[in-house]
Amino acid sequence: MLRNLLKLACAAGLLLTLSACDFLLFDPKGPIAAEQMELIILSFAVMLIVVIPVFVMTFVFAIKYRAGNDKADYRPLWEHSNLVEIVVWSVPLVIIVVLGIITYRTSFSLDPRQPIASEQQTMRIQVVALDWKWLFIYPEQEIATVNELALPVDTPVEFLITSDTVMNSFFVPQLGSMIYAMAGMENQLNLIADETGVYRGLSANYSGFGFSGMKFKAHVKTEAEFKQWIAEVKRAANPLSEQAYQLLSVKSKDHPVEYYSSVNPLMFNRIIEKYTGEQNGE
Ligand SMILES: [Cu+2]
Repeated sequence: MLRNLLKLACAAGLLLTLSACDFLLFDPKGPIAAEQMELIILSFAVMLIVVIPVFVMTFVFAIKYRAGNDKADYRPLWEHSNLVEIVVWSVPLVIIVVLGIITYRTSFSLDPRQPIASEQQTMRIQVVALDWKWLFIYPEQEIATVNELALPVDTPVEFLITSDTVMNSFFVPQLGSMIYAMAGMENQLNLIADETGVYRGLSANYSGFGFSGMKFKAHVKTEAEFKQWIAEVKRAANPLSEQAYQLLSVKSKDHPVEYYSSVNPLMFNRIIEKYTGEQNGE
């Protein structure tokens, strides 16, 4: 019932929005993103409980109590009403309590570290934010790509995210949850896509000169297409050696998509570990 109402509200909202707008957050392609969209709409609707009456009353009072209307009561000595006090204090209080409960519960139910239950085995993809490109390492397939992400549909994916530069933010809006990429740290994000397609991915945290080109496409493929893609990357015959990584970490703007046919499965850990001393103030 609530879900249907929310969908209806969303559809109405979409119709009201200019069609030119790219409303990614309201076009989810996975259950996490869908739940987050419902959360946005629900919080928005709950807050409108105060906003709408205020707007209505602003106009009603302005018209009813205008100087030219002698039918309205003129009460210059009026100063207190218990009823008004109760309404203006209790409604926001209830809203805050409701939003608080929703926030508390979804902090756990939408915890990005929480594994997603599925019959499919969880796949692991390591993400490294560089200046200004995204490196994706597939430790199980032993391949890596730059600025192109591919994942099989209906398969839960655990992203392990770090940065080899300043703080960045990994975000595929249509799959849900944005999470920070920070040097010397490993962040986890569990996502699942339930529809094949190509979705926009970006850095949602300004990181300097080449930031605007720090984008990638997330290709959600069928199992067979995904295998084909892995094979295609392997055919690149371009291993991600230590030297290749050094070259890649040099600052570059609008970096093209690159395929690396092999990668040391421990590379991701080394990228994190080289900051260990700095984390401890050494
Ligand atoms: Cu951190």
